[in-house]
Formats: sequence, C-alpha cells, structure tokens
Amino acid sequence: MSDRIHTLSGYLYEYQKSVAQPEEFWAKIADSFYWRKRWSKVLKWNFEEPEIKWFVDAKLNITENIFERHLFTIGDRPAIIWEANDPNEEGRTITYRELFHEVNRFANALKRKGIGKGDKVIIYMPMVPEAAIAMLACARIGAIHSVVFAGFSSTALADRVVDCEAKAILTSDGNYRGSKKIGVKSVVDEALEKSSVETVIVYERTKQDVTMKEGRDFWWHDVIAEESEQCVAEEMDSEDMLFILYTSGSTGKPKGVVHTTGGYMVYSQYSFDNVFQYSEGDVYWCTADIGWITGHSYIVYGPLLAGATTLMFEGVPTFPDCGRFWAVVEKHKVNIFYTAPTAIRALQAYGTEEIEKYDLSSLKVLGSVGEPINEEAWHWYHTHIGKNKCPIVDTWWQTETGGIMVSPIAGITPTKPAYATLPLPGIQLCIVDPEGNELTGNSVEGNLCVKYPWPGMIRTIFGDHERCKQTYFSTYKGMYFTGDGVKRDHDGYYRILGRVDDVINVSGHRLGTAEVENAINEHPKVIESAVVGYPHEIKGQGIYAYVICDMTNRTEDNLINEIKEMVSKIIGPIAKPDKIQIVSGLPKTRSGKIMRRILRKIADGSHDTMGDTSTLLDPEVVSQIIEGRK
Ligand code: 6R9
Repeated sequence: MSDRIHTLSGYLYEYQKSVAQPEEFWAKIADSFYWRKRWSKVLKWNFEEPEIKWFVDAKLNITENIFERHLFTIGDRPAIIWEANDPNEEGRTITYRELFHEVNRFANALKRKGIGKGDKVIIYMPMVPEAAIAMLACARIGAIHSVVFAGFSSTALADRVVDCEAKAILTSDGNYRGSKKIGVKSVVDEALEKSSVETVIVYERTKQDVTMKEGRDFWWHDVIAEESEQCVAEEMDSEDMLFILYTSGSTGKPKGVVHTTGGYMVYSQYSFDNVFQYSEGDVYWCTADIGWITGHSYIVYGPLLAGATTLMFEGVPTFPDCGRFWAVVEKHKVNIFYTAPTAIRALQAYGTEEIEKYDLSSLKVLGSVGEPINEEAWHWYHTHIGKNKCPIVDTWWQTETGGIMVSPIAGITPTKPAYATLPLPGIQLCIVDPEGNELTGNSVEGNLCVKYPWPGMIRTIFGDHERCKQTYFSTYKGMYFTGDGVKRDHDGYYRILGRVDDVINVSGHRLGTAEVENAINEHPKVIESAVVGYPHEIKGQGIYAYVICDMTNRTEDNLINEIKEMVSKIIGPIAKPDKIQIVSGLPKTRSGKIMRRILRKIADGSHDTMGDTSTLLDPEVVSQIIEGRK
C-alpha cells in the first residue's frame, strides 16, 4: 500500500500534512480505493448539529474494495483461517476467491428472501466464518447489519431488534465455547416472543435440536443451495449506512452507533495497514468477537480490505487449557497478535509454563485494545509473549471512532509501557479541563476530545440524532468528547486513564451503570440500587452493586444470587455484578442524587479520603455502608 508509513520522520511528516491539509491528505489515501463515482468534495462538516460527510456524493460498494479491487492478484491468498473451539476439529482456510463466492451466494439468498438496500439485519452468531460472510453479504446488497454479541441475553437481543427495526436475523443452532455447548437459536426464539422479524436464517454448527417456525425460519445450507456465486454489488452512496453497532452509554438504553460506507472503509484499512505494519504473507490474529467494534474493524473490514490473512478463533483462551492461544500461534505461525489486557492478565495468572511449550518465534507485532493496559501486564506481554523483540501497539479507540485513534505505529513509534503514545495521522486530539478550556503543552491531564473530523467517526445514533449530539458534541463546544480521561506526559505521549462518565469497562466490555441498575431493579424484592466500577485484578474493572431490598422471607445469600441471575438474564453473563452489598440506604445529596463518587471510594477501599461530603443528606448511611463493605 502506497500510503504506508515507514519511519518515524515519515509519521511526523504525514501527521503534519494531515493537520495542515486534511482534505488533500485523505483524498490521496482514498485514491487507492475503487469508487464507482468519485466524490465532489472530500469533507463537509459541522460539530454543532453534528453533520459529518466524507467523500461527498461518491458511489461505491465496500465489498468491491475487498474483492473486485484486487481479486486478480490475491484470489488464491487465504482470507480467513478459522480455528475451531475444539483443537481436534479440523479448521478451515478460505481464500479470497472462495470467500467472494460464498458472500455472493449468501447475498443472493438474502435478496431472494426479500432483503435489500436499507433493510436492517441482525447477526447473532458464534465465531464462524459464516458470521463474516453474513456481514459482507449484507454490505454487498446494501442491507445494514447490526451484529449482536452472541453472549447477550434474549431481552438484550429483543431490545436491539426493536430499536433498529430489523427485518431478519441471521443466527446459528448453537455455539461451542470451551467445554460448553450453548443454545443460540433458542435465545432468538425467546427474543422473538417480544419482537418480530420476517426471516430467520440458521447456520448449522452444533447440530443440536432447534425449533424452526414454518415460513419464518430457514437453514443456511438450504437457502444457499441453489444460489449463484455471482452477485452484482449494490451501488451505495459514501454516506449510506454500513452498519449499526450497539454500545453502552451512561444512561440505561444502549445506543445504536451508526457508521457509513466510504469513510469507514478508508479509515479501517488505513489504520489497519499502518498500525500493524502488515506485510504480504503475514498471518494476523485478533482475538476479539465480531460482536464488538474491534471484530468489525480489525477481524473483518480492515484486514480484508488490506488483502490480509485474518485468523478467526471460535473458542476461549482457557480451553482445553490455558496454553490455547499459544498453541494457535504456533500452529498457524501467527505474526501479528492483537488481544485485550483482560486476557493477558488472566493468562499471566497461570504462569509461564504453558507458554514455554510452544514456539512463538513467528510473532512480530503484539497489540492491545479495549481498556488501559497496566504496566505489569505490558511488561509480561512484552517479555513472555514477545520475547522482548515484538513492539506492542497499545491501541486506544472506541465503537464511535470506528478505528484506532491513538497508537504506536508498530516498530516505528518508540513505545512506553501503558501509553497509547501518539495519534494517527488525521486525528487532532485536544485535552480540556472540566470547563472546556484547552490544555496546551505537555505534562497536562484532563478530558480527551477530538477537534476535527476523521473518516471513521460516528455519524449518528440510530433513531436518536439528538442523543448523539448531547452525548458527544454538547459537553464541550465544537468538539467530539470521548468520555475518557487522559494524560499527556513531558514527551507529548498520551496515556488513557479510563472513563470519566458512568460507563464501566469490564474485561474490555463497556457497560453503563444505569443499564446494570435497571436490570437489578427488575427483581421484585429490590427497592433501589446503585452500581459502580472498582479495580479488579483480572477484569480491569469489576461491578459493585449497592442494593436496598425488602428482606422479608429472604436470606441475604439467596437474594444476592437471584439478583445476579436476574442481571445475567436481562443483559447477559458479562454484566453479572462481582459484589453485591445489601444496604439500608444510599448516600444522596439533598436534591436526591446518588453520590456515586462516595460509593466508588467505598468500593475501591479508599474511603479514608472521602473528599467533600458536605452535600450529603444523611452521613450516617455512609458509615453503615463502610461497615458492611464486601
Ligand atoms: C475499541 C473498543 C471504548 C472504551 C474507551 C476506553 C477504553 C479502549 C483502550 C481503552 C485505554 C486502550 N479503551 N482501548 N482504554 N487504552 N488502548 O474497546 O471500543 O468497546 O467502544 O470501548 O474502551 O475507555 O472509551 P469500545
């Protein structure tokens, strides 16, 4: 790729160019893509509305940029290497040509079911190549996919079906995860009791019993059986929606983040190429699930647009044992490995014995994403996995940013443990104090904002543009607010400090405290609850819930278990509180607002330094809570 950064001075040059002449900068990068019609203007924007348009009036299809753009040169190259949950099950290798044909066949099948441009399609599937095929088939015909992580509950799934007005759901019979076989279609059935779609297509993975509703449910293998492997791509406007992906915010209801076609395409490939410095023949493995943005941008779109070989893993890091990641690295000679700090910390706890059994010499670059990586985990990763020779790219970004924003360029930017280092070209960061004043110069700490658009950025929240405006563009005028705290050190390097809003990051997954509280409050014995995050050795942050309950005829233990089950049922197991403390009251201000700051201090054990408590209505409540602390 011609826009590849090769040296540190090259990075600095590109960065400066991207700030001085952003439109020229991005136009040159966009030139290497295939556009059916070129843009009339590179960028139109204002952060007030907000209204952001990249490659205005251009026409394209993102899948033509994966397939047709370079099929003659890379048709026989492996696009997806799939590693099954069970190491004894044979994996699959799918070339670009084969993937192209499979995408087309499935795209034709979708069309035959009446799904077309602008229709919303939910993908609720395990980590099998068909999940990627499903996403690309939607993109091929202009349908808008919304992938829902297959660990989410039927209630969470139903909410998303309703919110995005889905016409179809693509799913599987079941899912293998470690030693477990989990029902997937059964969750869809439950979700559809509370919502409705016209079509459900079921991929057969586990061969477990499922119920198929006549006229609505079809098997994947049946619907593609007669379809042709050719399908002409739908012509999309650069600003047509490519996908909706739900993420948690500080209020109860998840937000459907909208990404559009042209800008997301350019940004996902550009960031992939540069951050990881992928070279031809490399095997690249990102361990995320496609249900998260990391899976979208860096398992599917970024790597495939770049013509890379992307490894997709169905299983979990600890099955059949905690050496599984390293066994997969050895088996497939993985060169670039991208995972989350929570996985690193979990594996760190098992020691190095399992690592030493495997040959990890193929590794060239290591990546980290999803939450701040602590120094200890950084060093462990660097020493034991990278054998002190692989640069670590600590990549900071968000569902809303579409792609990596702050990260070292592998092997080029000097790294510093726990620092995401420097912004990618095109990313104009800004640190502000609580009043919104920009903090210039180095050695400053504040809230992280971005003051100029980039092609991969969020365009709106599906069905609620006002919420998009309020959440991201109103806190600080004229800027996109990330919700993260940040420090810029004396070298100008960035270190992300974590969320400054009511979002908690559990094992790299975002959850809103209000969302968890709402689920807890569904329990009939719960009167009120307040949820905060606290430092957790493996998960980064754990969930601490303070709950006021009606205790008649109940013991504390059974109530706590019931509440945990309730949350698991309503959101999914990832949201299950780690600690639940039954309390008789919550610290509130005179105006009735829960003082979460105090609850956070109690949860992390730092209540000796409580700060200002003068606005507390009833200080006695606080001492009682401290006494009963878990
Ligand atoms: C890609 C992704 C976004 C939030 C983000 C921040 C945290 C992600 C990070 C990081 C420190 C990193 N985060 N990467 N914090 N260092 N390298 O994770 O998207 O699920 O939307 O989460 O995750 O707090 O605001 P998403």
